[in-house]
Amino acid sequence: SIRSKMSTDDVLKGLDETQVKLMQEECILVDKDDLNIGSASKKTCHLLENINKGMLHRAFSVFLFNSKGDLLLQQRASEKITFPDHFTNTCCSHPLNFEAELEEEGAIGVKRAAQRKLEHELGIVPKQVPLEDFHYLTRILYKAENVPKDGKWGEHEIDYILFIQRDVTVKANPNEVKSYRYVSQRELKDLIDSSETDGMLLTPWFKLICNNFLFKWWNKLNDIESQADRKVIHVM
Ligand code: DMA
Ligand code: MN
Repeated sequence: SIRSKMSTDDVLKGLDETQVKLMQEECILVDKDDLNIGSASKKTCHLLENINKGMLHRAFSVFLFNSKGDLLLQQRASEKITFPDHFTNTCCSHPLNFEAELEEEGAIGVKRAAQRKLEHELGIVPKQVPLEDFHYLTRILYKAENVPKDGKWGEHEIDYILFIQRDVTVKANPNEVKSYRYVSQRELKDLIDSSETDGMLLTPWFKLICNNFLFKWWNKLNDIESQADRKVIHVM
């Protein structure tokens, strides 16, 4: 209807121009078995009114560790439309609806998207994160509402978990990343504990992965392929 079209255009008013443009990216729609069933704009995919009708898209979450075994965290920029200022894992985004990133064999499309976004968000050049160094571990299906709650935005994704251990040079893009730091397991645990009282924001998917999988995988960093579980999709 005209009314819902207007309110849909309205949702981007006053938001960061660069981030608004990125809402035109074409994401990959999937069913609950991760079968590609079409595409829709990033904006369409992240509107709660569509999520509440069941719309689901493909995504990835990168966990990058240095040679010491510390994990690179980022704090999302204030300009981000969803989950601004939240602390989260190294890099998250979506494979897009073009041939190179649609390719499913060996999750190569998702790995290409990860390489693209590590450069865009953190300035990490592709040769420092070769495609063959990414370990695709498993997939997680989850739904989350945006915080601060504005009733408009959310996530509903099948999220490919990618681990990579490389020493890299970071040059953060300030429109994407407000700050970054490496943490040890102990430091991350303390940070999660204190976030409950000091008001530090953590993304829902990062919390979920920390609470269910991360430390078990992290302990196996030297034998990470043993942790791969590519047949199941964990519904959280
Ligand atoms: C979306 O991340 C992906 C996950 C796993 C939440 P994002 O909001 O950081 O995407 P983008 O960087 O493309 O805005
Ligand atoms: Mn998403």
